[in-house]
Amino acid sequence: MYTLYFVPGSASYAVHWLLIELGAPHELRRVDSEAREQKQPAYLKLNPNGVVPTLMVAGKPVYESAALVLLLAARHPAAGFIPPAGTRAEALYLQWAFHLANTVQPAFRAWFYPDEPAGPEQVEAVKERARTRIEAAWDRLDAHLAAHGPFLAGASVSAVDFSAAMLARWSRSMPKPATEWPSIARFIKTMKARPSFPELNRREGLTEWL
Ligand SMILES: N[C@@H](CCC(=O)N[C@@H](CS)C(=O)NCC(=O)O)C(=O)O
Repeated sequence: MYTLYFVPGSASYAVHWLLIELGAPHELRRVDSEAREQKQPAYLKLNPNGVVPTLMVAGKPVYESAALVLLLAARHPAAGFIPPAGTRAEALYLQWAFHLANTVQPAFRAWFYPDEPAGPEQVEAVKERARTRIEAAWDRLDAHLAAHGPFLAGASVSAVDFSAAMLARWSRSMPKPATEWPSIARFIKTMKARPSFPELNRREGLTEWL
């Protein structure tokens, strides 16, 4: 039994989505981010970074959204969300998992928390730079999907696609959402058509980007 500490629509979204896809028994613990529960000592004992998600795996906390997505795919190989070792698909899977986590997600952190890099005076400049970085990331992902898709690792859906769809969702209110790019739009349409998608949004109480 897994326990997911989550905030609706946040970096826990891809982890929750995979738990549903895998049919993995789990319980949800909603973190009250408005009350800054993620910064309270009880939560910091689980995740010293004070962010969501945290997943209890065999009774021990594990954090980092991308790591959790890869971990769940590896723990439930029968679902086929982890490409076979030694294949080109595996190389693309790892490449995109790390690229999304190392490059794209930090740009979103700057977009949503623009005072963090350089204080409140620099918020507008930070947001503008984050927007440019995010849009450049969509340029690259769109080109990749057009050439090598329809999924990030090629022909078959893999765990990294759930992370990519989560990040695309985060861009929904930006000046140019990810779905403005044609190959990304096709990819998102496919991901949204999965029966797990409405179920995920229902369980998280989300009504946007359905
Ligand atoms: N690298 C972390 C980042 C997680 C993260 O930034 N989570 C945000 C929500 S999307 C959060 O908890 N924000 C609340 C805060 O920073 O206090 C991960 O991928 O798990």
